[in-house]
Amino acid sequence: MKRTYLSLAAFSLAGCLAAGLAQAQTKWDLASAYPANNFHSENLMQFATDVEKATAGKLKITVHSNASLFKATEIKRAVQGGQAQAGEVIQASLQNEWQIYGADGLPFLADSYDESVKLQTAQRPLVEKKLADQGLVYLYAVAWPPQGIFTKKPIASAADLRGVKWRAYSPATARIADLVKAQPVTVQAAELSQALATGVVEATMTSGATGVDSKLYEHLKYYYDVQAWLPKNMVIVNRKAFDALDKATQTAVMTAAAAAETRGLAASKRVDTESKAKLKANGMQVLEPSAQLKTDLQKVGETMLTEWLEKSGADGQSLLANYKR
Ligand code: PCA
Repeated sequence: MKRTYLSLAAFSLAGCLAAGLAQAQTKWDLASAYPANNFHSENLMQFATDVEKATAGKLKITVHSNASLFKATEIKRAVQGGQAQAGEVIQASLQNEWQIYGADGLPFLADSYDESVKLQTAQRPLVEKKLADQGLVYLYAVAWPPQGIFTKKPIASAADLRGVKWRAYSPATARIADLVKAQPVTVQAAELSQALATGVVEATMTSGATGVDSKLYEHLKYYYDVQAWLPKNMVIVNRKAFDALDKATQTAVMTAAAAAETRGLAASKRVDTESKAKLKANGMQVLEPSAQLKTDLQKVGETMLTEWLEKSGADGQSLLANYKR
């Protein structure tokens, strides 16, 4: 008899706790576009775990990687509209919406990790403000490893890219194709393997990380380690969803975000080295670009910076001045 009472009491206590927890728990979906084992995605998972721990389960973020919830090109709008509370977006893909988003996607403006961090310092306040105007909160950003060129056939200069079916993931990567007279075709990372298998794509400019993720060595034989720019993925939250959190939870999110930015940068550097080794181990030739190819691409970069400055106006001027300071 006594035993029954005890277990009944324990049962109802557990029930109350569960009900209390269910009431207090907020759940967010976070949409991302890259595979689960990509370093950005792993970093997002760690971020979600950190937030859950720091808030004792009050905020649970579920990461939906590999474009499983929304396609790469739909994520920003989905977060703005609240269909997903949070998301990860590559800034450079948004250049046509606002030129400043594309600053880290321009060839040779910031082409090392150190310069990328410097550019981020200048770019971040502008991006933060723009996102706030768009009903979004900026959490953190992490750079992809430096971008190089994957090709089927060896290339010695930009002329060798003429007519080549060139996969682009952003307005800038499509513009490079125009300038070297390649044929641009926009394909996001989640569909890249498929596009290569069906022959829609013969070359692309991306990181060794994506080279490994998408097993580019199965279709392409050469990687020219140009180190042309380091595009950033940013993690954003719907403003209303963020404002609905209590102060302590908001602080926990921001603290975890700052940690994710630092951890992500270190991971990116590590992955840069590791992925080039993996490409080699899978039979890919990882090469330095020739002097001619470098010169040709530098010219492309200069043209694109001029175009960007024309389009980005006063914001672009001030970003550049702050970056060069
Ligand atoms: N990988 C992504 C963007 C930049 C990168 O290194 C991609 O190729 O889509």
